[in-house]
Amino acid sequence: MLIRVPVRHDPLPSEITPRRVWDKRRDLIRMAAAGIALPLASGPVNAQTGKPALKLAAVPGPFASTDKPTSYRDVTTYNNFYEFGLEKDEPARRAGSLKVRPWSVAVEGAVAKPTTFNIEDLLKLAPMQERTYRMRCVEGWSMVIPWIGFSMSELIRKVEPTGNARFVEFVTLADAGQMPGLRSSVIDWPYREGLRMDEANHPLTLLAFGLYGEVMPNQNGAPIRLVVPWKYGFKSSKSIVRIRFLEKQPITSWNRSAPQEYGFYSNVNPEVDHPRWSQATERRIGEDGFLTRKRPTLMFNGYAEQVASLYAGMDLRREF
Ligand SMILES: Nc1nc2c(c(=O)[nH]1)N[C@H]1C(S)=C(S)[C@@H](COP(=O)(O)O)O[C@H]1N2
Ligand SMILES: [Mo]
Repeated sequence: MLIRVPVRHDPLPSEITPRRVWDKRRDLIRMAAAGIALPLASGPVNAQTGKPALKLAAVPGPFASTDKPTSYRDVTTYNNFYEFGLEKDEPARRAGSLKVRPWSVAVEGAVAKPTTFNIEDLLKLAPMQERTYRMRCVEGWSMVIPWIGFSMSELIRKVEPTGNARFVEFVTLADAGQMPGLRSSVIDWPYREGLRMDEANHPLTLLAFGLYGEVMPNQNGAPIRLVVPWKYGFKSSKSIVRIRFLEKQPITSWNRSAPQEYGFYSNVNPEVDHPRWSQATERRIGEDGFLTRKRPTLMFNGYAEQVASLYAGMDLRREF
């Protein structure tokens, strides 16, 4: 059963939501999913600001991880978003300068219906679902995050790709006025990533607009980002402004800056080491005590059952 819940996204977030607010919100989401009418004025309140929390209602979606979600605090303060600095705490401290309204996403290239979507229209394109996914960074740490969004395939359908569309490129905003990290030249800005068409169309591939029941915090890639849970985190582009359908495999930012270290596919693969470190294990953020054992990294980050068939017949050591 899938019930559409109205999406609210007026103000913008960047505060920490205490656990009990989150728990209360989950109850509300469950009530909404059960068809119980919610009085508008009595939604959860952010304990720090006293203002209504920035809800993004969703119904439970498929593929939910059974692992315990990483705390909201860790999810929103330990980030990679190089446009706001190279340190993990910098995006949370500096991404307040990101202007997420107005925002539009140009979808173009090998499609019958190239469209520039206003973010408000994208939010209404398909019912919002909560999808709790594992995320594994190439650096050797992982998190479990309750994202909110819908499958990328919903957007792909709308623009009607032509027979020439074999790859999809995702381009992030690059505005030095809002993004102090652009002064660094680690990346040839804008940040670019790409997927093969069948990967982009896979139901696991999520366009995400929020997490933990809230509108996406800026540091996590507001107002719209990709989440591809079987690939290393860097494939999941944040703050997307352009999506391009292509015949040829695009050059991605990390592939360009270090081709011997970051391939196009970048599937999580414990059997293929990074040239400078092993990928066999990972540190789950929040579990890091002195005696805490690392977790073994799973093939395709644990999503092999869903995605292994996409790579049948490929040599994943060569096509890493
Ligand atoms: N635009 C942009 N997207 C990005 C990055 C970035 O630096 N810029 N970092 C990537 C990396 S390396 C990771 S691990 C994830 C981190 O997402 P999170 O901070 O929401 O956990 O975002 C990815 N998307
Ligand atoms: Mo990453």
